[in-house]
Amino acid sequence: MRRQDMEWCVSMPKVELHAHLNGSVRDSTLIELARDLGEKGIIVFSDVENVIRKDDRTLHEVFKLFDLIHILTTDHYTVTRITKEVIEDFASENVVYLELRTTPKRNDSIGMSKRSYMEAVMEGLRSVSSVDVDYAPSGLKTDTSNGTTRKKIYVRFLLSIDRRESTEAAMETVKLALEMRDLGVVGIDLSGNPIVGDWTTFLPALKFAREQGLYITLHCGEVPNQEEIKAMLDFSPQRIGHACCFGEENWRKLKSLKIPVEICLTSNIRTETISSIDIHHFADLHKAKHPLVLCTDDSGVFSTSLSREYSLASSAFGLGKTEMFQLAENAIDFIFADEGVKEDLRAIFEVATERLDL
Ligand code: 6MZ
Repeated sequence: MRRQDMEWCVSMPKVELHAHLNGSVRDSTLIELARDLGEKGIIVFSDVENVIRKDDRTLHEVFKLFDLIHILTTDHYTVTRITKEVIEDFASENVVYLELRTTPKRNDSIGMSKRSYMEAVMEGLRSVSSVDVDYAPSGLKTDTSNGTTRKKIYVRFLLSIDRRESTEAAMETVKLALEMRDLGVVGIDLSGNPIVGDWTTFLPALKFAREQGLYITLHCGEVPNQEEIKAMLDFSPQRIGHACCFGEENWRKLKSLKIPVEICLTSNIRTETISSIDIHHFADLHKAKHPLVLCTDDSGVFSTSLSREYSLASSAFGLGKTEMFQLAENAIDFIFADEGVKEDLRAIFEVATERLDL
């Protein structure tokens, strides 16, 4: 894509619905954190630096990288810092609504509970200063100090259950999500290494979450486990992530159920879940007008941004500006925030049509 087209993708308002906090950390921050821990003798900096800078990673290697990232980021202060930076990064490329997901972590040795982890996340959100943040049903943080209208981003949270966890740990995450609803937690995600664990372990927690009115999105079909994919579709989550390795029957089922799919192009190519962009299932879903939304997954780990994902979709599948804008705007229908937010977002897109010459 030409440079001015990439600039256009940046200037377009966008909705991000599949971004993992620890996968979205800037490389420069990871390197800085690694250097600090290297100086303290906790890790060997040069080993870690090579891993962080490496570009091509299979799905298996990505999960090893996450274990490393968690060593670098998981203390309260750093969790606050990365949350602030990630929100500012998305806002700077005109993401107007961000559903950020993260796995609440417990680490007794540093006095971290799942709740205190999430409090550190919320602290990061409150410390964002480059943009106004609407983060709770009635909690717009507006800086009117100089009387001008500033850029604004809506942020909501999904709490992730890691497939390594137990039923009890998953239930704890769901209860925490319920307690933090007033702070903008809107749903639950199931993620983690897809070859680890059995998803039925989390069914009691997922069912409970749904009964209590939380929204649910599941990582579904990152590996070709057709039985699991079928059972996940039967569960009827409000959205699914990826949908890469579907057999024919499950593909038909997905389409007839019309479950919105969070598509992460660069992630799927980098992890070799999909061998090449020309055979990515985006094309088929888009042609069939299946509900879908372009997302980054892990913008730090895969060196991408939401604007790049749009630009990539445009060049790979021949989408024009109107189609890209339509795609971005359609995502409003699949967000987990309330009608009021949807209306605000529609108004933002409406205003943008004039600015973007559509
Ligand atoms: C499945 C993924 C993922 O939660 O610590 N995660 N799970 N598939 C993927 N595709 C590449 N990318 C990220 O962010 C990192 C965690 O998100 C999940 C993994 O559980 C990873 O440890 P948080 O903020």
